[in-house]
Amino acid sequence: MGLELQKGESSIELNQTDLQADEQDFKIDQADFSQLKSPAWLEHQPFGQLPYLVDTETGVEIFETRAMIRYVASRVKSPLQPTADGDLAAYARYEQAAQNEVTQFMGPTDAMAHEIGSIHADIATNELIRKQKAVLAKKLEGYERILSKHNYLDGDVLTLADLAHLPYGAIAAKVNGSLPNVARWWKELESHPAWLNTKDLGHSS
Ligand SMILES: N[C@@H](CCC(=O)N[C@@H](CS)C(=O)NCC(=O)O)C(=O)O
Repeated sequence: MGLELQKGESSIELNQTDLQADEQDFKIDQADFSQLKSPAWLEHQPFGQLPYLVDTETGVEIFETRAMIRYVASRVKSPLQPTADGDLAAYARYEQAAQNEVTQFMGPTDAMAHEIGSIHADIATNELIRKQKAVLAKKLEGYERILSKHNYLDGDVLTLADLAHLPYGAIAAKVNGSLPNVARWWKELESHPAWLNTKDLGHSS
């Protein structure tokens, strides 16, 4: 499969792509951050960010990490991604769970990850991190309600929606607090082979 990925040396977003990818199938180019606002780069990623993905077999070019991993999952017919032409209820639950990551989880974890990454904040004393941890704690109560009824976010089958929580969660959240079902879910996600492989490749902390 001819997938060419433009990524940075270290990219939280990209870790989400790595999770889905069989690394062997990807040609990875390490982009230089100084190129990101150049006209040539903006042709591929109009917001001047990385990563973006080119599928040289189909001609599809795509940016936005979550769209990219979903494209790859569709391309390889991954069982991690329910489809609308399969079980519609499973698909609806999957879409809902995927939105949980974007709308509930990403806000506080993204803020913490970038604070830690950009200023190497002291996690114990940093005010932004303290506030965002409190926001996250409330969000995780919602996760606990879901996960006390089901093994995973969208039911009893692991999907990409669960795995999508790993990159930000691992950096910012240390989501293994006192909520028993969140802790159980997180422990399983962290030991998923694709995540261990991603860490082995040095793409995550
Ligand atoms: N929503 C985008 C966010 C991409 C993003 O934030 N990329 C960062 C690297 S991790 C970046 O390019 N930062 C440089 C900049 O914004 O100038 C995605 O998921 O692909």
